[in-house]
Amino acid sequence: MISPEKHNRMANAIRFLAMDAVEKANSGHPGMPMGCADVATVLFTRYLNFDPKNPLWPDRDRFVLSAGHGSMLLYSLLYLTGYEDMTIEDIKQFRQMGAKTAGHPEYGHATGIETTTGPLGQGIANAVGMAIAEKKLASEFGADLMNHYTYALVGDGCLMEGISQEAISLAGHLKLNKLIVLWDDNGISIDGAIALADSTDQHARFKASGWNTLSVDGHDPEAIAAAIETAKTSDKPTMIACKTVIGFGSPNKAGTHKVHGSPLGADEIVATRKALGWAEEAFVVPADVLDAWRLAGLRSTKTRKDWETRLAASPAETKAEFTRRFAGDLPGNFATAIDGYKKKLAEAKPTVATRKASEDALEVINGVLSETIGGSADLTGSNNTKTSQTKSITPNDFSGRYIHYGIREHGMAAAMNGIALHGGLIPYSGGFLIFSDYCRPSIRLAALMGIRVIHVLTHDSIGLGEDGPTHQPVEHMAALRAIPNLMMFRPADATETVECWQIALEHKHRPSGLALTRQNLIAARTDYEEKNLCSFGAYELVSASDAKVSIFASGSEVEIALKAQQMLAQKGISARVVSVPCFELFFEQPDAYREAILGTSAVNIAVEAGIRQGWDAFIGSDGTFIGMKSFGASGPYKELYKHFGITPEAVVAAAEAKLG
Ligand SMILES: Cc1ncc(C[n+]2csc(CCOP(=O)(O)OP(=O)(O)O)c2C)c(N)n1
Repeated sequence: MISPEKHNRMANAIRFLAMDAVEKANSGHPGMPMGCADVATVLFTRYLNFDPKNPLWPDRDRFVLSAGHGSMLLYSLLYLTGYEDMTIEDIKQFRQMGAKTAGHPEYGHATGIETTTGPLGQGIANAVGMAIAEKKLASEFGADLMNHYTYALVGDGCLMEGISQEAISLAGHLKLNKLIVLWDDNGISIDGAIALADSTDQHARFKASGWNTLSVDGHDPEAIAAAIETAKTSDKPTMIACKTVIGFGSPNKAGTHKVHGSPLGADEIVATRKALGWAEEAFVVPADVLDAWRLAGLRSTKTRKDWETRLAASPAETKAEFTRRFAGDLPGNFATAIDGYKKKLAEAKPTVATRKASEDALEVINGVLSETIGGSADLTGSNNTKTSQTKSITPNDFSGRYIHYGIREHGMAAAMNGIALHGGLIPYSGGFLIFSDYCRPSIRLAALMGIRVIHVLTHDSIGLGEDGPTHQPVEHMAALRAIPNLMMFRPADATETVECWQIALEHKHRPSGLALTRQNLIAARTDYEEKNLCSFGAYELVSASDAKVSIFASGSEVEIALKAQQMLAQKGISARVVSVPCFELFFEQPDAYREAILGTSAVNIAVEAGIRQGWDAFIGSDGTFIGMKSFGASGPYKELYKHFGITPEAVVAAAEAKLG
């Protein structure tokens, strides 16, 4: 039992670390950590199951600081509770180059940072994904191995962002009762009072989305504790509105937006020390307070050890599977299964849309990988992401492997990040490439964090036809290729599709997108190749030693390139064709490989039913690009290709014109 006095001193340790670190850095957000110190102290000293000495213990509770600007709250907690990779020196280095204590929490900088937050609303949606993962793994491995809570601390900003509604309604629908959201209800954001811009009844909103809600004084430890206990008994997710004062303790700035995102200033810090009775210098935590915090950090040691005993006592197969899954390693038979499937494809040479080829590949993949968890944003029949192994998950039955995310692309992408971060599962989604715009902030964060999420993005060009320009991606490949660390694939046929899937799955630390067609494509690859040729990013599909023309293409336009090459051959013009399924992987190849693939032809042409941006790296600024310069149009796709001049004839004409 922690006395009220001890609680106050422990909470004040967070407050002073936060205000002193922000002061030293001369930038940052002291208001939120000062206001939420009591809530966080109750959570970390009484409820959160975590072990700073074994921070990655799979069954730990997850804590997500969705209001990422309050990063000093998290860093203080990690230091105080004894995480070895968060020292007082790290706290002093807040916001400096190379420090773990970045402006906003960054996944991978230190253990205990469960996700990267800062873009408001992402964290709460990640937490939904983590709670989904917990429920799914509990259903699969049993409560002995998976039985934890997910807590998210959110601000007004998180709740105002649209993504939060997608996350909340999905969580409410799925009855994620082990998800507890603590809302820092301080009535303040940057511009001033929340009332300037919002008058939502948050309780009514959460209730309408299937949540349980509670209200507490966020500075009353016993009230906070009682609310968390009530939340734990709920059969729905719970939102606890914690009424707090931003910048609590600062005599002249508390309760105002002045304390949101600027240092308090030397005088106000002196005044705050006086007001809260804190005699210590900056970055000094009194021994009794630090001891109390370190003890709190040891609270779950027994729980963790008991869990380890249960894992050790599990049947050998379960233990091996659980351990493999959390290590993120694929099973030994994965590569063999893919190889066998590639042999079949080389025989069958199917003419097929790559979205369908992806479904066929997934049928093989889901058969050997029990960790894949699929889904779609209400486009299952169009994205082809459901296979015979992936029964739907329902609110009362998580034994399935397929999530009907609803028409919530952004919430889906952020939940997938949470699922991947949780561990034990590999999430893949389904959506239209055009609506990758709706997922983009979460895809970007997946790339920044270096996590394995895979987006199936179908209907990848004007080739989708009649749905017209609102649905036809034009700039999307270029826009997604612009995100560092994201592998954007655009396979040309069934073999390339399964190769791209293989690469996506084998990269533990990168997200991927697969841009897939609605329309049928001929088999571009007709011979079996043991090597995964797509892993080079670009490779020669048709070679010619004395090629006068090099034609580079991706996805559906590879077929056009191949036809053009044949037409040129008939005219006695030798051309080579390079398939380019993944820019990013190509740019990572050694110079010699890249030079060989780029070749030395007099004429270089690229074909892609999208914008030119990015293709100059292949064809140079003097190369010819055959693609889109405008939005698409509604009509049968073959007519659209003719209308926009993306045809073998156009390639031939361009080559002839250049050759003179
Ligand atoms: C998506 C997004 N938009 C804008 C911002 C910039 N921003 C950071 S904090 C903040 C205000 C948040 O207010 P609130 O959640 O109430 O935090 P508090 O003032 O209580 O610390 C804004 C607009 C952001 N981080 N993310």
